[in-house]
Amino acid sequence: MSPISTSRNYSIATIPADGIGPEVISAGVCVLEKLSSLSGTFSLSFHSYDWSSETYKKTGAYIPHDGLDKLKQHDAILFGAVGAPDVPDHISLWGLRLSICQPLQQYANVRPTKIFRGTSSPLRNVSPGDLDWVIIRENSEGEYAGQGGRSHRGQLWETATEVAVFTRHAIERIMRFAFETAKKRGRGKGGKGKLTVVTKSNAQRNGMVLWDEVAVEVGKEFPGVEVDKMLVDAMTCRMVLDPKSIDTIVATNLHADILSDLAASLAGSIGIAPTSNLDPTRANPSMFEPIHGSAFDITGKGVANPVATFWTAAEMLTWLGEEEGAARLMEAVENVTESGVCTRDLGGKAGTKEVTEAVCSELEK
Ligand code: GGG
Repeated sequence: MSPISTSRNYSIATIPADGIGPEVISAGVCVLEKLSSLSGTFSLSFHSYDWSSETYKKTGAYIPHDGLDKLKQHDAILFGAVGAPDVPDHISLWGLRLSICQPLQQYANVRPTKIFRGTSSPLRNVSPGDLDWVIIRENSEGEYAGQGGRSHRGQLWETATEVAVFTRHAIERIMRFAFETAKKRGRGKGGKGKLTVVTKSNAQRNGMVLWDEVAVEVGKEFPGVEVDKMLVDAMTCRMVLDPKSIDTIVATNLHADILSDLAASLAGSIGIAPTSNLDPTRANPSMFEPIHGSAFDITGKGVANPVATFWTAAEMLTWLGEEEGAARLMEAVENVTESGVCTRDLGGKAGTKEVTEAVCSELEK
């Protein structure tokens, strides 16, 4: 009789794509393979899709016609970065990242930020525990709805509109997700969670006012969670001047994208920050990626920081239910940053390969 397997198996689609994407995804796969070989309780199999700006230049499309169906066969997607110097950014972003997130209903984009052991914030008098946030980005509509158009090209009255679309349905579901996240983190008074709702509802008097109204309505389902609202401009000041006062933030697609780059930089580097593009209904696979882009200035030099992809990999494991593996990976990463093995964006001298090998060695201990 063959032994009963107790191992959980996950099929992971990887899309390394452009610039430093292939370098950091290869590092991420390397540590995940090491972790799963040591685990005994779960295993991962990887299938790589070569969808990139190179594919687009050769075929006219980033994703083949059956691409989304292929992705749906996997448990999760690990994505690198998109953007190439010879393809307009709006073509590459819409051609790949948004062509996956939007149809796969990955409406909750989750961006945690913290200061790793051994690293520091550019802010004065900020210690690691003072900056530990999660930014929830609405990932399906808003300023990224794709509505608008251009007319009178080349004429003096050439006109372009970019319409931000806000629906009650999408605001409600992201607000509920944000309240749940804040509640789970339990960092407010009485351990009940703390949420900052960010808008620009003084200037944008329709969609942003609906955001504020829905926040109040959904908030009633979460008694005890502390809520405050901020205008996005004032929020940037608060992040710099009073980081300790913040825990969970919810904001629109564009506002949260900008705030999360600031957050990552205040925590030390954009090279450490992860993103989860979640379909909370779990009807579709969710997609995990480092926040950073393709970084063509450092592509192929072996100096890209793989830490954002390692943290991303840990977020993916948590989503898959492998919390223990995720915690083990994060512990290994922080032991490595604490030991001073860091890339130059974090003040070190190590390359991608050295950091990756150091994390693999830590996992073996
Ligand atoms: N790994 C993240 C990535 O490749 N981002 C490319 C980008 O331009 N993102 C902008 C956005 O998502 O708003």
